[in-house]
Formats: sequence, C-alpha cells, structure tokens
Amino acid sequence: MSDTSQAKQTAFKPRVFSGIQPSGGLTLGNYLGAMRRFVDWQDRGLKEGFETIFCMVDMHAMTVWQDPDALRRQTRELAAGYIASGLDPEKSILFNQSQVPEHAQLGWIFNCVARMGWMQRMTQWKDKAGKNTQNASLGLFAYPALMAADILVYHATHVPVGEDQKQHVELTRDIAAKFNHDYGQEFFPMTEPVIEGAATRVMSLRDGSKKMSKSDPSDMARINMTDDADAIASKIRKARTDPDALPSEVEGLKERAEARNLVNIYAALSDQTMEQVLQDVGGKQFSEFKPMLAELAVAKLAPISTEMARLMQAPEEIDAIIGKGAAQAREIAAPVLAKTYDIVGMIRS
Ligand code: AQP
Repeated sequence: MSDTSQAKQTAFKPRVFSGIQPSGGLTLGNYLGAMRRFVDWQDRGLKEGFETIFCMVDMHAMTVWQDPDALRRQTRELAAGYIASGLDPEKSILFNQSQVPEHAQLGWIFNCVARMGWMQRMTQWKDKAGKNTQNASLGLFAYPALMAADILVYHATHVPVGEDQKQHVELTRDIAAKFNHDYGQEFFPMTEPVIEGAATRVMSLRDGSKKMSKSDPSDMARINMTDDADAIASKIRKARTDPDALPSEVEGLKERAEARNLVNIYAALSDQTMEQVLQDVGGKQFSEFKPMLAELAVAKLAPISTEMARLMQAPEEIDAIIGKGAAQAREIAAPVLAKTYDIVGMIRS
C-alpha cells in the first residue's frame, strides 16, 4: 500500500474487501477488472499480513429481478469462479452477502446517513434505471448505501474495483465522513478505491463505448467465463472493428474505441502493456490479430472454466466453503455493527 494511503489510515489496520454481483454469468470484464486482481491482493495480504475478504453480493443482484433458482446457481457459479481463478478459502474469506446479516443492518443505518441528492447523482443508477425511474426498485436506488455497508462493516481500507465502481467507493467515503462528523467520532475509515492494472475497463465487443456487462442483452457483446473455445473464437471474430490495420503506437488508437478494446484485452491477458503489444502487432490487419487474440483468450480462460465446471458438480462443497466464510466474516462484522449501534443510540440488551 502507498505511503500516502497508509498515512491517512493510521488508526485502521489495512483490510481489503471487494465483491461481485451474481447477476448473471461472469464476464471477461469481471475477470480482468476484478477477480484476477483479487488474487494478487490475496497474495499480497499473505505477505504483508492483512486480511482479504471477497463476497458474492447476492442482495445487490436482486435490485433487478432474479429468478430464485438462477440466483442460487449464479451465486455458486461466482464462488466457483473465485476459487477457479485462484482465491483460496484458506487464505481469503469467501462468502455470500445475505449470510452475513450485519451488511443489511448497517445498510439501513447508512440509508439514514446518505442523502437523496447523492444517490440521484450515481451514474450506475441513471444507467440502470434509465428513463423509467418510477418503475425501478427502491433497492436499486439505495444500492450504494448497502455497498458502503459491505465495505465499512469490515472497516475495510482498500477496495479493488474496476473504473465503473469508483463513484460508489467515493460515496462510501462520503457516507463514512458524514457518519463520523454527525456522531463526532472517527469510527469509519476513509476507504481507498484501488483501480489499477491494464484492464480496469473492458468494453463491449459490439460497442466500444459501452462496458462489457453480464446484463447486456446481447451475448455477443461479452465473453463469458463459461464460454467454450468455439464461442470465444466466434465472438472475437465477429467483434466490431474498423477496416484499418493496427497502429504501432497507442496514440494511433485514439478515436478507435473497438480496436483499442481488443488491444487492451490482449495486453491484459498476456501481462503486457498496450505499447508492447503494438510493437508486435502494429501493421497487422484484424483478420490476423483476431485469431491471435482468440487463441490467447482460450488458453487463459479454458483452465478456469474447466475448474468452474468441476466445482459446479459439487454444490454442497461450495455451500460448505461459503458457509464457513460467512461465519469468519461475521466475527469481524458483528463487533463493528455492535459499536455502530452504541454510537447511534440503539439499545442492545
Ligand atoms: N467491463 C468491465 N471491465 C472492468 N471491470 C469490470 N467489472 C465489471 N465489469 C467490468 C468489475 O467487476 C466487479 C464486479 O462488478 P459487478 O458484477 O458487481 O457489477 P457491475 O460493475 O455492474 O458488473 P456488470 O457485469 O456490469 O454486472 P451487471 O450487468 O449485473 O450490472 C467490479 O469491481 C467491477 O468494476
């Protein structure tokens, strides 16, 4: 962790929290922007002696309609994705949000701290509710307050996220600051969003101005972690591009959102910078580059999807892992909630 962030957090020991919604199949965006980085944090936590906590945020997923059986399956699939990507329940705490009721309990308190105006400014609310805000769920509107609770119920100091979640982590800081100010105590930390790495924003394969998303109506817009080699190759082959050859410099990708996205994905999957990739592929046509990208994506994703499929054959094993994780999570969350109740004046007898 950086010296500056450490200085700001002297009263709080470093702790990392992040989550993913089980709102559909996992995408390459979730993998590169979140899961792969969670594994790096897990390893760093082990070396530097801090806890890492990763959650399947099922209560967030249901802010838009989820079929109950699908939600159960998607939650287990996300747990399988975490484990297959390298998160180890012996090294990190892995669990689903609804098994730790302290999230919802602190979430209510934060609903009373957060202001309507703050929520109305959230880009994700505007994007997801669209023009029909009257018909969106109250949960979708209040989502960032629950996310603040997810983070602050562990006094988490660092939250690795993709670009799209930065605004919500900033709101978490606003909620913590208002709570601390209103009750005159430095009780909650000022959590840092950690946005780093090559692929903090993987874009749709059909539209380079939209992020790759699980809930995109077009399956061709995303690579799912469970796609087989043929599906991955076909989606990359059909990905929208332009007729020009690839440039040799990143500068040449300006105004070429789709081309930039494919180069960015290649860079992230091959652990290179975009500059390094372009040194090799500059001058190539997409007809040559796309098969290279497909081959790389299949090579990287196939072992993960195979392991996910194996784990999904044993749902009871997954449930045991996340049940144990939930118990560990509650050990941290319960005293934080109890102290919060004391601070706000709620009787616990
Ligand atoms: N396209 C992306 N590029 C980089 N990072 C991404 N993340 C999601 N999509 C991309 C990161 O994954 C983490 C979990 O996100 P989430 O599933 O909880 O919520 P989301 O950001 O709303 O993801 P989706 O796929 O778009 O889900 P739906 O369609 O249900 O809304 C976060 O760290 C996020 O930044």
